Amino acid sequence: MRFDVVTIFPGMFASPLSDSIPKRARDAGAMDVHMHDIRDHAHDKHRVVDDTPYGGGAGMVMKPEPIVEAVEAVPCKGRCLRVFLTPQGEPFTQKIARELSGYDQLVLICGRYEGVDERARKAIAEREISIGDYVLSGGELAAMVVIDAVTRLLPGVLGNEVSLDDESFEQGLLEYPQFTRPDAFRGETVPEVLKSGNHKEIDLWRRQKALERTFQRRPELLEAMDLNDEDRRFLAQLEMSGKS
Ligand code: JDQ
Repeated sequence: MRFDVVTIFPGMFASPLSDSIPKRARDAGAMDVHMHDIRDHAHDKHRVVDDTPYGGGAGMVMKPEPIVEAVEAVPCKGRCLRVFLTPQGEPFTQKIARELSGYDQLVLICGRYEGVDERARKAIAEREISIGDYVLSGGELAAMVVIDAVTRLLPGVLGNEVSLDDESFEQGLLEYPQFTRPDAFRGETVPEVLKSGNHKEIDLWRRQKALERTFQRRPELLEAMDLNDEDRRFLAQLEMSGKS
């Protein structure tokens, strides 16, 4: 996967990309990232990329020419998708991350100030994504979230030691509780079933804990799931016992 990031702050990406999963993924040759500075496409010697909003009001708006020309300067052919990060985009989910991981190239476009000229917005991307209902100072952190979530889904990145199949959200449920050594920590011990070696019992316990947690914290996620009869019986029991 090739990522191209179009931004006025290419320097923001250096440290996040040099650590963590993207670092391993790049070392493994599964992805690479190319930065493009919108200011290189400014039309004046002071490299101005913003201007005051028509209609008045506080703040500044990104001028259309530099950002559109910066995006147009990035080759995006074949299995390539242009994505604009914005609070007005479709909510980013694990499902969308999985979908984006199927492309060969993603061009991630980051705005700043109070947003981007509407004519530029319409011209730069096939898709608009929001990483959540809060306002960031620009698209850069959102682009990094997309890079991280997509990269760990690429073949060969996580290695054989981790399976994505039983991970939170891939299943539509919140994660079951995890424990590691020591057995006793500040008066609490690890559930006996996890030390039993009975993998059928362990799987059942984990499934039930995942259902319980999802029911308690994110009940709306259960609506969208196809639950088996055993799941339904367990949840009915939970509801009867007064949400445990
Ligand atoms: C930009 C801003 C006031 C936007 C400028 C460009 N999920 C998500 N939250 N915030 C963003 C994405 C985001 C993306 C791009 C951005 C925020 N801003 C700041 C300021 C109104 C709208």
